[in-house]
Amino acid sequence: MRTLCRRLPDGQLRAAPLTGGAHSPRVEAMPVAPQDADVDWHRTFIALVPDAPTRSEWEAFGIGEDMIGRRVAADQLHLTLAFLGSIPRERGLALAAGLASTVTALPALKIERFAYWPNPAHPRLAVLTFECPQPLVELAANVRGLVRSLGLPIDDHRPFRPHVTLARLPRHSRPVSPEALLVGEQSALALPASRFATLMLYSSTLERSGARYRPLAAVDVPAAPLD
Ligand code: 3AM
Repeated sequence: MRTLCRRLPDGQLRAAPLTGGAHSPRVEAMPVAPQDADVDWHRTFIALVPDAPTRSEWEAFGIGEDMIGRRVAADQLHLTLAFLGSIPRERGLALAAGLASTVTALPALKIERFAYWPNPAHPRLAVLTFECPQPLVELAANVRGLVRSLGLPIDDHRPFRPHVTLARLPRHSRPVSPEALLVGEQSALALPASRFATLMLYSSTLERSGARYRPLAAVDVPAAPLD
């Protein structure tokens, strides 16, 4: 039975390097911006990014009228693997260069459920949660291993719960009604498994409208068959 990865193993689990074949990842992470002197390395994090069809499915996902205006923009949707915070530029570049070494082939991830976190009575996030097959555990452990090997801090106080945040609600939002919760839950049942095609290093800037994520480096994630 699949279980949620609430805690990752602390070890330096490394995936076998994937070489050759149609599913080879890029050998090196594609630097999206690291040459740019303006890049800030604040609020950095590493996340999985969906492919275009998956993104479209999520965009069309109904979570009720109340959520309009609170939804995360489609091009910002991601599944966070590790939050690092501010890091020195040199280490950020090393992290970008090492990203490809962490990649494992990943099956499309089955959606576990739609939920409001921390709970519908005090909703702050509307999320999709995902089952956590072994390749995802390995990928997340590899990423954390890379981060630690570079002497970078990793925020481990939150357990790893694979999720995508679809909408953010202000503090003191009123409770979500059972009817509204049902809308999301039913929409989630209809969603196909989600394919994550890219592993991305991001920085995040806080703007008036909310956080804006900026890609710093990206690497392909090969597809593994669904079992
Ligand atoms: O993946 P989501 O969007 O749910 O909540 C932040 C966001 O999560 C989380 O990192 C993602 C990209 O910003 N985040 C922000 N600060 C964090 C921290 N100190 C954090 N996660 C862990 N520790």
